[in-house]
Amino acid sequence: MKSLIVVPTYNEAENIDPLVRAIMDLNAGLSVLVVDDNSPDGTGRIVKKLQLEYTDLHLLERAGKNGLAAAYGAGFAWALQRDFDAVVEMDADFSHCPADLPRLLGALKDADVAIGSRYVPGGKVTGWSWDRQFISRGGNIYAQAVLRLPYKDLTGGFTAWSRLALEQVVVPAIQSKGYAFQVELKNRAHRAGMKLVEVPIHFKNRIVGESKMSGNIVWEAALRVLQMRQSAT
Ligand SMILES: Nc1nc2c(ncn2[C@@H]2O[C@H](COP(=O)(O)OP(=O)(O)O)[C@@H](O)[C@H]2O)c(=O)[nH]1
Ligand SMILES: [Mg+2]
Repeated sequence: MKSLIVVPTYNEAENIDPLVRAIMDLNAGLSVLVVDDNSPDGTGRIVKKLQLEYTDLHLLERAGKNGLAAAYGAGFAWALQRDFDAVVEMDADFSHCPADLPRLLGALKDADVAIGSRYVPGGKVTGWSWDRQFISRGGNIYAQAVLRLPYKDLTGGFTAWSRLALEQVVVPAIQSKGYAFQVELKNRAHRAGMKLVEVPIHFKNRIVGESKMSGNIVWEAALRVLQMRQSAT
């Protein structure tokens, strides 16, 4: 199985070099695509330097900061133009552990989508303030109830997609701005009859660099979930 790890970046100069090395050091035959929105801190330049060392490292450069969903949309389309069988969404900030990648991808052997899940037994979150934990937990309970979905972690961003799921659901549907697209894509895959499984992961808050999460993103996402419910019924 040929797999691509898509890592969107905006100002991740301190994280991107060690992250790429950690993924490549797994020796699991993985390719990496960094989708950089012209980060002012020179993240793209660091990737270009690393490309001299790693032939399976790719860079997609975009003109300016245009949001996570758009970056993933471009990365997924890039993967489908090539012969990848599976694609993983992954943050650049080490919140998602490179060592979990083989287990996440392994789960695609008998599923179309493998959700890296903080909220199933064996999964956990460390390093978040209580209010950030509350927003994440609450957001998941809300989305699960409104959309009547059986998954515990709908908002997370560490997910492996089979090529089939990407082609049939993900690429045609990626339209939410903000973080709602994480919920939307899982919702659509479920409604399309695909098999989704949850794989426990340990999510760690970023140590370096800044989060791009904001209050607006949370409200926009909550509203989008209500719209999704309406379009599903
Ligand atoms: N290309 C691109 N990447 C982004 C953008 N916003 C966030 N990211 C990246 O998406 C990932 C998740 O963002 P992060 O700030 O860690 O959000 P949090 O984990 O929810 O706090 C990180 O790798 C960011 O660098 C964007 O507008 N464009
Ligand atoms: Mg993060």
